[in-house]
Amino acid sequence: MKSYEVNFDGLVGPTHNYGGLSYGNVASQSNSQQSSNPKEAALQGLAKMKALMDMGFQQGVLAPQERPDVAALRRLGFAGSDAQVIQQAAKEAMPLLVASCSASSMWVANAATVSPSADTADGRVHFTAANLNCKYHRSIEHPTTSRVLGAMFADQQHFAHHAALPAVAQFGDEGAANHTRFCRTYGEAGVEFFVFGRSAFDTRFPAPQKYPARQTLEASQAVARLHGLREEGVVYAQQNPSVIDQGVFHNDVIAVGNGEVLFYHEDAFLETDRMLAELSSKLAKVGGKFQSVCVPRSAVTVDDAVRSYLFNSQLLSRPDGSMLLIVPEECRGNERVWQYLQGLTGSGGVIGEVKVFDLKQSMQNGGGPACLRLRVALNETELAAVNPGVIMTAPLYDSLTQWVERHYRDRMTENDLADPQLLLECRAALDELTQILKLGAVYPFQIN
Ligand code: SUG
Repeated sequence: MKSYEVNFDGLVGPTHNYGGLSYGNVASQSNSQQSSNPKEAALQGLAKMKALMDMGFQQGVLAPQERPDVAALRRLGFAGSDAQVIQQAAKEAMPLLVASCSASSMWVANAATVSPSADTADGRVHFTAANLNCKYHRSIEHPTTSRVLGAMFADQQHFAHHAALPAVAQFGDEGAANHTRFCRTYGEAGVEFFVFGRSAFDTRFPAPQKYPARQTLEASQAVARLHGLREEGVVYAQQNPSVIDQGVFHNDVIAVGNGEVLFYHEDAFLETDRMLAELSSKLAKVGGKFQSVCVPRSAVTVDDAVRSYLFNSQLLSRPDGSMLLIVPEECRGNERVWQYLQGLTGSGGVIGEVKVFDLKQSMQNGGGPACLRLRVALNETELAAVNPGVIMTAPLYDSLTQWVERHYRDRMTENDLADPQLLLECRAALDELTQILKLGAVYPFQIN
């Protein structure tokens, strides 16, 4: 049976703004308070989805969330009508209003961890929504994420959904941004690679000194258990704490893998040799031949990687077996990175081509091509069971583009977030979106 990797990209929401909310994420911190352009952000994301679809890849779309999250503000004690809640928060606690307005759900690599059916004990595709509890503005995403994923992958014969892990720091879980799957073909059993930043309970693992390690070993292990993964099909590795301290807040800022290939920076991991050997031997047991492409620090520094997002790229398999790397425009702007990429594609190795995309609006908040997509490996039967409303087609692209043009503002600053009209605009837009994507009622304003 045929099998595919389907990339579901997060559609940027109408409140996209630069709130400076993510300590440890260099771009988020350094662009704090700049004015954003939600319309441009959404159109940049849609252009990437369309381009990948046109290249023959399977592409889907994941809906944004209701913002401002008035219910979250009510839980923090703001009361009255929706407009009063927003106005009171703006007056007394602007940082909380900004957090409740974040469009951060666009970075769907953090929406969930997904294990394909070939890896799981019950033969279903498993999803665990990420609790994202390292940052308040992201910790409020998972209830709606779960409803949206449930509406996209509703068929219980093929899809199993798990609620987010307990929302405490010991189980900090950032989803697929720290998870990679290696396999020979997408439909065959593979090896799931979980990268963690620290251990919550075992003091033998070193922790970063400056910035938070968002993913714990214990969270990754819990996800592997929930998904029913075989021990032989799992490898754990620790991220190098010193790169977290240099701004590598997720593993997908320093490594990307696909098929049998891992593309990574020399400084990405601790115990790299042990990890590579384990990946290689476990993949061999399921018939695969592991290959790694290491980028030396002499060619590209960690700082170059953080600024250019070289590794926050999409590594895609083409029918002829070669791979294509989708990188952000910032890679072309960094001389060392661009030179490295020229050498890489000219070397006759597995990565044969690089394509560049302008995702500046998202990049300025620390979200590159890989952050914007959730990968779901599906066989033909499973793909047919996905809600067809969320699979990208040329007509859907046109409808979504027109929808963005109709509903989105082209400029947003902190002051705009205090405007109660913004909530009404967002709700009107999202109500229409759920009809376009055939999701049913998934947002709090549609349910309560
Ligand atoms: O969680 N930025 C996101 C970026 C997530 C990128 N995802 C991956 N690497 N997979 C984060 O730090 C910034 C929001 C702001 O500052 O307005 C933010 O949430």
